[in-house]
Formats: sequence, C-alpha cells, structure tokens
Amino acid sequence: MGYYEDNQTKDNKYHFKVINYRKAITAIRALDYEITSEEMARKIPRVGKKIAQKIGECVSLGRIKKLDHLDWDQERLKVETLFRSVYGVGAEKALEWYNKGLRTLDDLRKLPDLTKNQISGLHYYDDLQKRIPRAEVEEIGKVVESAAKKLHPDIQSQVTGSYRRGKPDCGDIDIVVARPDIDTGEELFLIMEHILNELIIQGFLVDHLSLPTWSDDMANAPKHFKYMGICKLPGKGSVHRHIDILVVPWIHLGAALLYFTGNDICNRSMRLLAANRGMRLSDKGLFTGVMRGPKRKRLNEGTWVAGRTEREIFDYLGINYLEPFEREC
Ligand code: DCT
Ligand code: MG
Repeated sequence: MGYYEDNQTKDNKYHFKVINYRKAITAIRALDYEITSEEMARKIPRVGKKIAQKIGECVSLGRIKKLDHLDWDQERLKVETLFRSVYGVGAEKALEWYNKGLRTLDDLRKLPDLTKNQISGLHYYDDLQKRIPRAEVEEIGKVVESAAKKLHPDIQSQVTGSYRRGKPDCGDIDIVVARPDIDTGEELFLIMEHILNELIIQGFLVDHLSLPTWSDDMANAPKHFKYMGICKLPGKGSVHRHIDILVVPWIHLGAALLYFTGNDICNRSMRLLAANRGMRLSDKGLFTGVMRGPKRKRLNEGTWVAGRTEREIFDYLGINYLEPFEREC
C-alpha cells in the first residue's frame, strides 16, 4: 500500500487502490488467526483477488514480486514518512526537505523557516507518537466536559473519533460540544471561549495548534468552531496529547457527531451514497436538491433536510443505522 500511497500524492490515480488496501488491512487486523496461503486470504471479505495474490507471495516467497520491478525508492519513502509524521508537515514539504538532503528530525529542528505548528510538532514529537489508552481519553473527555458544564450545566460534550468507535487506544482526542437549542455563532463562540479560558487557566491546554477565529458576520448564523491543541493531564509523568475541540450548533449535532466519529472511509462511503441520491452530506447535515455538473462538480448548496441526530441522517438516506462501533469501514 505504501507504494500506492506514496504515488497517490503526485496524482490521484491510485485513490481507489489505497482505499481497497486499507479495507483489506482493517479486515485482516480483525482476524484472530494467521493467514498461511493465498486461498485463505481470498476467503476473507474485503480482500480482493490481487491483494490475496500478494499475500500469497509474502507467505511463500517472503516478498512481493511486483515491488522488485517498481521504481520505488524505499529510502525516500522512509524519510518522507518520518517527516510526514510530524504535526504540520504535508507530503509536499516532506519531499522538498528530502530533496534538500535532510534525513532526520534533528535536521528539521535546525531549519530557520519552520511554521509554528511544525515547531510544536517537533517539540512534542515523541509524546504525540504514543497511542492514548481509552481510560486516558475518557479522563481527558471528563476534564473538557466539566469545564464546559461550569458555563451551563446543560452543555453536552462527547468524545468522538476512534474512541467512540470503541478502539482500545486512540491517536488523538476528538471532542464535540453543543448546547440544546443553541445555534448562533455568537453564543457558540462564547462557549468555545469559556472552555478554552478555563482549560488554559487549569494548565490543561499547553500549546495551541489552531485557534477558532471570529468575524462579525458569524453572529447570527449557525457556525462551527474548531480548536486544535496540545493538552496534558495533571501529574508528573503525564504525556502531551493532541486534542481537537469542536463547538457546533445544536441543529448540526448529529451530522457533526457522524463526521467526527468516522472512520474516514465510512464518511467517504456515506458522502458518495448521498451524492448518488442527489444529496450532499457534510458535518453540518444532509442537503437535498443538489445539482452537479461535469466531474460531479457541485453547482448549488442544496437544502438542509437532516442533521439534528445521526439517526435522522441514516433514515433520510434510507439505510440502516450503524452503531459507532460498526463504522469501521
Ligand atoms: N475524518 C475524515 N476524513 C479525514 C480525516 C478525518 O472524515 N481525512 C473524520 C473521521 C474521523 C474524525 O474525522 C477524526 O479524525 P482522526 O482523529 O484523524 O481519526 P480517528 O478515526 O479518530 O483515529 P485516531 O485514533 O488516529 O485519532
Ligand atoms: Mg481521533
């Protein structure tokens, strides 16, 4: 998959191959037995013929024959993957640095023109690489929830992302916050400001990667606010974690929960399904009457029809509700 992923950044032709590999990897990870032949691999749902063939080669030869003939620079891939694992570094930057002869994180640390986020990404690199156990995600979720509830006890704060899908550990913490019947930008920004001030005073938020911005035209419209930062639970040995906090309008809560629960492939499938039915799905809701031109380019916004709850969206799409733990596509 690495080869296709690597090349996908240059043009988009391997897009579906990457998705197929990811689906196969998820299916194989869920097995509780070892695959010892191509035949066995072919029986696994989501593992196609070609991937099964490559698994067969791995098992019998210890390598994949196709890779012998590909112009694939393993060293470059390794270095680019390392650079891209730093928060704030994308594929283009990683390639640019590789071409300049940089090879290690210490090489990057010496660069004079790093962005603020890249500096933070490098500073907290070791901590951010560590997976977060569920119990700690829960604890962090409670810290944010109690900060939010200090403003209004009816504010709801839910941990989404891989945690809500039931994963034993997570890469980061994704929290969605909303308050019953509160939809306007002005009120939602106040909630966000309150939560951030509270958490900064507590020393829980230690660095900011992206702060929500405000402009006056947001005051009366439903508006989503996103914060991204680094947090740390009290205590000496605690690890710095990446946290995203979203404050969303009550009418969009279902759509926001659906989007931020993921996983990303499941989101993509649902968006595609909506598009095939003349609709559009986003983190704000489901929209009907969407017109598309050549290459599926959207010509209008459409009309918002569902998004208060997740169920409402599944119902409107005409598909069975999936529990969060079933959204591992
Ligand atoms: N998401 C998406 N498309 C992306 C990235 C994210 O639809 N390209 C959605 C789905 C999951 C959610 O946002 C949160 O994203 P992550 O935190 O990156 O993913 P996760 O599933 O929570 O996994 P991790 O444990 O790595 O945080
Ligand atoms: Mg996450």
